Amino acid sequence: MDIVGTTPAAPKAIHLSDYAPPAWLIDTVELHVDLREDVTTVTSRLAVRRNPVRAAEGPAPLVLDGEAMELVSVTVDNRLLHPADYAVTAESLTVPRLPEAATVEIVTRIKPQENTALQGLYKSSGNYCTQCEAEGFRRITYFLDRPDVMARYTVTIEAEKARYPVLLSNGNLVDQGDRLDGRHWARWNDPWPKPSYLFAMVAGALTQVEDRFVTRSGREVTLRIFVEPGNEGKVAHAMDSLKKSMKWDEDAYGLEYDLDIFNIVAVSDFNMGAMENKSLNVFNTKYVLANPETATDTDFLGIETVVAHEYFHNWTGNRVTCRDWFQLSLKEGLTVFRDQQFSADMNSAPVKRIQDVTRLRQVQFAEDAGPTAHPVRPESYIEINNFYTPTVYEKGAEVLRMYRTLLGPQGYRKGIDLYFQRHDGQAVTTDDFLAAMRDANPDAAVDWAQFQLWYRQAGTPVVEADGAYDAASRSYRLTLRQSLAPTPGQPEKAPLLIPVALGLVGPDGADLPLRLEGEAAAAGSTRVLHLTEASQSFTFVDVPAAPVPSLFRGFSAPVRLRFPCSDAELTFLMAKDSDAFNRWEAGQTLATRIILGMVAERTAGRAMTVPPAFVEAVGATLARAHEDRSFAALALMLPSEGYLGQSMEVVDPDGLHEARETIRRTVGSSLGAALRRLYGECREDGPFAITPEAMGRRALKNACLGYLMAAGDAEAAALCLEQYRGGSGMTDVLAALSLIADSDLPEREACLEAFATRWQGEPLVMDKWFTVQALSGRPDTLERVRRLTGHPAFSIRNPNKVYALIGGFTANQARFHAADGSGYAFLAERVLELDGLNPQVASRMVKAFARWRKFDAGRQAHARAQLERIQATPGLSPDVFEIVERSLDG
Ligand code: B3K
Ligand code: ZN
Repeated sequence: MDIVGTTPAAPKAIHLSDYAPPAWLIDTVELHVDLREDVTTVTSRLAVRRNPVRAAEGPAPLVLDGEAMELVSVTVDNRLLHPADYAVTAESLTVPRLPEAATVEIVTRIKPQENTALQGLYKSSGNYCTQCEAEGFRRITYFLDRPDVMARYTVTIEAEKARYPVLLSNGNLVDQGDRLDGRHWARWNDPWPKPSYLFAMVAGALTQVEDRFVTRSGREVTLRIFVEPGNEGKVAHAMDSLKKSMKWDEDAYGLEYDLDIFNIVAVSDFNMGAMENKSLNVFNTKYVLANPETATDTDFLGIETVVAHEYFHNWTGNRVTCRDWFQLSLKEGLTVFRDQQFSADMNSAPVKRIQDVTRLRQVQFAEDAGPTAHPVRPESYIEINNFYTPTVYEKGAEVLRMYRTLLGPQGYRKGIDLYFQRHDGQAVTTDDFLAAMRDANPDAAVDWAQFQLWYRQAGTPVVEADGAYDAASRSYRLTLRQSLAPTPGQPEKAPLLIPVALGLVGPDGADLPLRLEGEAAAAGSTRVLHLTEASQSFTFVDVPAAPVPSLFRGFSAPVRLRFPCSDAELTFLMAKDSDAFNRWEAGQTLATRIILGMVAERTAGRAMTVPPAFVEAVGATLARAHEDRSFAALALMLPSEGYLGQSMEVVDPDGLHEARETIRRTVGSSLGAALRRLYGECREDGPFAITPEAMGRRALKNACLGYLMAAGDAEAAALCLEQYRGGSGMTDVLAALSLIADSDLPEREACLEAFATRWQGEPLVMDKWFTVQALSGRPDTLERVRRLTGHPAFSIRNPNKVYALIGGFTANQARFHAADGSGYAFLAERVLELDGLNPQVASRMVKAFARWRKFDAGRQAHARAQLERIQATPGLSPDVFEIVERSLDG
């Protein structure tokens, strides 16, 4: 059989400025999918009509997208077309000369069993499933595969009953039946019009766990989670998270579920975390399966968040969708913000905020500072799948948070309500969203044109702050200056509207009332200033004593703050700031300052010293730890090597690693007694549970263990081994194993081996085993990672394995950026190997090179050589091509 379109055409860029509405619309789709082991036949009946908004242009041909398929036949209004009546290329099917409206029937053949890219219809562990976002539907049948074409789908799936007893698609099951030859069929109808990227179908031997949710208006919704047999016992947390999400969306946003069924299917081969297909979410097993033996607290929290995220998409993404893919953040930024709010409500809001900001800084700030920097609303792309980025998702969520900070919770909610009132059932833009926020809040003092720049300008703004207290006039003058460095394609930037939530902390640690010059009275003790100019001063009056400013409380804007305060002021804020985020932030700023100072000492050939005041500050954190253990665990965490590197002119991975390890060792030995005491308290206090309190206890205990192990004493090693061997739950076992994998303990190999033997039947646990080894700071890590690519539990075809081992290794700054370039060569080999199989995964991996210019000349030369080697490889996917091009150009 001839599969059309296996060789990709030369990659070309798509521009937002070229957007035009579709010439044709599709009202209904009737799909018949006949699944057979050798080939799958898809028959698609489309009711098409000319788009009235383009009527003035006269008749246009119907041009459908399609890739990697064999076209069997095309019928128009029941008349079979001769091949001369249409044109097929590697990417399209063109039918000229159609009437105003027609029924077009297309038959295609595909081979899901050979689909390693995991886009379109493919097989995972013997079951059929789909992934259509962004452009996978065109690998199933010819279609107007763009989000602004919304149709009603009726889908009939036919397959062998014994092998594929479960047949699912979107919407409601309307009919089903058996055939005489051992095959059976099921017909699904989705009453809600949707874009093709939300289509899904599944066929397989799966077992289900069922529950129900009654919506606030009384709709009874059947909830089902489908997993491979044997995994039924691991879905309770996901189910619980789903019910909580459904309730929360009603309470917090007034949004109710709109069908009688909500299905989740977990598959083990999946490029991302999960997918929000209408009423048939397809999930990576990583975000469904969990029990305390196999999953860590982080996994449990991840499941809660991702289940919520996909559920929330039902309104923010599905009911109101994107006009085009440049608008991706319309649904992703908003939905991430919603899942962040949800998780904050379910757990601890400050802890969640710290975690979210840590991630934003680690990955999004890095993206913003490199060659792949792009605005929240990009202007052009070669491969849209490359734009499911931290900028579109996480920075996009920060933009949503800023709307709420500027408008207040009620103003924000009014905007959301108007957005749904105006746009339910439509495919819209981020400008439409902004307009709804604006129009719902006519009295808000917000310059919306300026706010819109957050969508258009790439890069992380830097805000420099300076404060001066004048005792005579009892006033405090704060000067803020903003700047935004050029990013690829954007040499000039305009000042942004930056919401600055701040407080002034008095000498006793209490917040001072905030009254700006010219105001009649103080307005609270935390308030939001609008920084709109390149430089702006704010004078506070009635300030009784010199305050310490607490700026960007709750991280009110995604900026880098430079504020020349003293170490003593930072220590003061660590202890006293009423804003939990800024208490944490002060500690991070202090640690960053000290680590960078130590790296400078090392570069100058001097011995690195840890200032005693820092150790004291950590001691104070330990002393307060019982007040909020989750928070204390985060306060004890040093900034990551990757994040620290962002503050260096030329990143020195070895220096950073050594400085950070030196601090860990020094804290571990100087505060050994306190750390051991706290470790003991946390261990003994309370039974095993998946509650914020118990998770906080484990996090704090493991943070203490980390410092104790860094100090390298025998007692710590004994504790660690004991925790590894006797740990109740994967959180503790894995925390101990990571420390062991990072150490020189003689028991190291035996522990790693025992773990693999114990968990060989659990792929998700084996992923962790790969990651702890890939993250080890030991000098032989690369060698080990290379060896592990040949381990029977590893497969380059399984995205989770690639992310765990290869992705884990690229996150190991000291080892991946080895001065001899060995880490880069290894990654390039893996990228080339992956690209032929799964371009999306290959492209995600190749992004690890993007920051190569931040390193010294030697490392740059090695990285460039590997990027050029990839670039010179014939037949590169557009996915990898685009990232490599940008990395070399930028
Ligand atoms: N919308 C999907 C992501 C699809 C990625 C396509 N390459 C998951 C999510 O954001 O919820
Ligand atoms: Zn999403």
